[in-house]
Amino acid sequence: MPNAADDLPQGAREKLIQRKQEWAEAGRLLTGQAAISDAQRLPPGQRLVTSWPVLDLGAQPKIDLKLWRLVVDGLVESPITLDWAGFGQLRQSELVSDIHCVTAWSRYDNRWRGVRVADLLEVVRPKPEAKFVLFQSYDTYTTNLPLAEFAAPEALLATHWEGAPLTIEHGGPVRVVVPKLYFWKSAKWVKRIQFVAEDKPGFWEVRGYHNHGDPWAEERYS
Ligand SMILES: Nc1nc2c(c(=O)[nH]1)N[C@H]1C(S)=C(S)[C@@H](COP(=O)(O)O)O[C@H]1N2
Ligand SMILES: [Mo]
Repeated sequence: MPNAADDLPQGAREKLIQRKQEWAEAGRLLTGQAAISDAQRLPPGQRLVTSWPVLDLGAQPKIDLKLWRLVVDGLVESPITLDWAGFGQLRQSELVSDIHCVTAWSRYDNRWRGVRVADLLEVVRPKPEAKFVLFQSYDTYTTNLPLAEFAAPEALLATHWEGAPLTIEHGGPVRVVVPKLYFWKSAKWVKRIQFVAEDKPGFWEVRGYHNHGDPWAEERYS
């Protein structure tokens, strides 16, 4: 498959990335407020939106379902490469959750359908040494999470949003959704999920964004 990141003029892509990197350096949007408690639904510094903004590196890979594969490997008992039919055979669930993007918008009550991470973990069975999870996407994006956050009951690999297949711009055919962290941790167009012992910062994590990204602790920047 051609590298979709090549679709965007190099200058435009660099500009986009540079602007977000400058935000991190300037500490833009930080309120310095603590969330009153985890029960507070809107994290500090966030504003509610009803639209669903699109954020990515400017390249949206179109993946033919016949060629789509998801590799789940690394420190697991049963590594697996799923094709579209194989993914569809895993238990499918519906979950409703809120989105919190580091660019300060939040969107409540998103109804997702897909495979719960808990169900995927039962299939691949991470080894005790697995402590972190690294994600690679079809647009070359990468991000990283502690396994404990990925294994959270509200996390899923989503194929549907509000009853319809996820559009390409929002990461279809399959994206990660980890609602308790800022949305940059939720890889769109996910291609590989790798379980590892040592953490490895991803695309935004090496460009000034927080390694963990808890919205209620305002972990925006590193
Ligand atoms: N593959 C990939 N996943 C990605 C991104 C990206 O550029 N590429 N951007 C991240 C960021 S910064 C955000 S805020 C969300 C945006 O998802 P949305 O466009 O569906 O709102 O996707 C995240 N996942
Ligand atoms: Mo983002």
